[in-house]
Amino acid sequence: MGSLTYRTAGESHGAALISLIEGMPSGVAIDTAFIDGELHRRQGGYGRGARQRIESDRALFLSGVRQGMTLGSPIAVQIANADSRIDDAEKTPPVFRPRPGHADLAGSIKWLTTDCRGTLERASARETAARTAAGGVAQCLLRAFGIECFGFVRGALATTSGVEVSVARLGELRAARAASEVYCPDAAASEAIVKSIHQAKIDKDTVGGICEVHVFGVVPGLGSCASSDLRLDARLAAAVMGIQAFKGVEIGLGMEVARRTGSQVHDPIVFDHASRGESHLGFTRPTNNAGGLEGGMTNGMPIVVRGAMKPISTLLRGMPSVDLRTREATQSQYERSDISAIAAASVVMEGVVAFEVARVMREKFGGDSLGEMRANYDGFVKAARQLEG
Ligand code: EPS
Repeated sequence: MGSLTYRTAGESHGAALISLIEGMPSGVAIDTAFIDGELHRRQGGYGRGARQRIESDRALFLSGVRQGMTLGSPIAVQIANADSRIDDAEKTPPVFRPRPGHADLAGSIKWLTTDCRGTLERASARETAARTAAGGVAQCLLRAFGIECFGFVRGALATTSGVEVSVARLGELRAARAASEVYCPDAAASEAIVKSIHQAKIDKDTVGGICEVHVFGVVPGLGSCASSDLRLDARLAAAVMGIQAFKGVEIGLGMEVARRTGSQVHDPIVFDHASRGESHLGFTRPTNNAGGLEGGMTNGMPIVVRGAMKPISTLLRGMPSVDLRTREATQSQYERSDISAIAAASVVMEGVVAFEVARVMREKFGGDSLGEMRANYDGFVKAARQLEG
């Protein structure tokens, strides 16, 4: 059993995107309708550009799955690009005027070229479709252990929703999210965000926002305080920061911890005999400021992660830039793009967070098949319950 990993390949206007997922146990039911549903959600949201009318993303499993069940072998997933034109020089012209905020300038210098096209093709957020597919596969594993993930848009610009998220309200929240054009399960906040994006469109500008992901049903003890690279909070931060355009990550209270004293931050520990059969084993907290993570390990409370996405860096009005051929001042080049992809980003973030949680589940419970992994999980939970003596 190797560790659970994935890697993606593919350019925005290449033939296809690929996800190669290794380390999944055999015997996991792959819910292709769910994964395609996540791909469809990722394509949506108010503020998306014309590209999404061309694409209809679907996950084609090329390997690792037989009759809907994982085999334990590498899983290759392909998502075709309908707008495939990377080898047509006229249809994918060079980009000499880098967009501030995009990978254009740094990438063109890195690869020693004045044409940013090669950089932007891979840096493009089109790649997040492949990550959404990997996250969907991870969620198929998590659901076998009763673990549910919920990602949504918390806010954008001046709007921050006060919506409270709990496992008891998950059905209702998912319905409210589905009813929102920006995947914000708070009708008033959703409307305000849509208005901001609409205004940005008029102003030839762009909008980012805050995404939030909650993970319910995790047992305590996933991740490890033994080494910094094993801490789950560090891995979640890296995964979220690895999403195109993300500039900030918070766990639980996040930056706010610096503005409060210890007694106002730390979540009191309570043992509730009545709920000792639940995934938290009876160790509950009246608050969850830690976002479910202490010492880089799950503590049984829901994991709560927030990420800040900057506004899309392709602006119709352009931004001050430089022509890489002449070094003369100019406006940045316009490429077809989105006004806002914040709704899509919440789907991607749910996927990458799910993948990191699946990865620590695999590390702790191992096994080559789901049955073996479950036996290890059950054994751990039984031993943890017996600790009380
Ligand atoms: C993107 C530019 C646009 C977006 C793209 C991300 O692509 P295009 O130039 O083909 O219109 O649509 O996002 C997607 C294609 C997607 O599926 O999310 C960029 O420069 O990052």
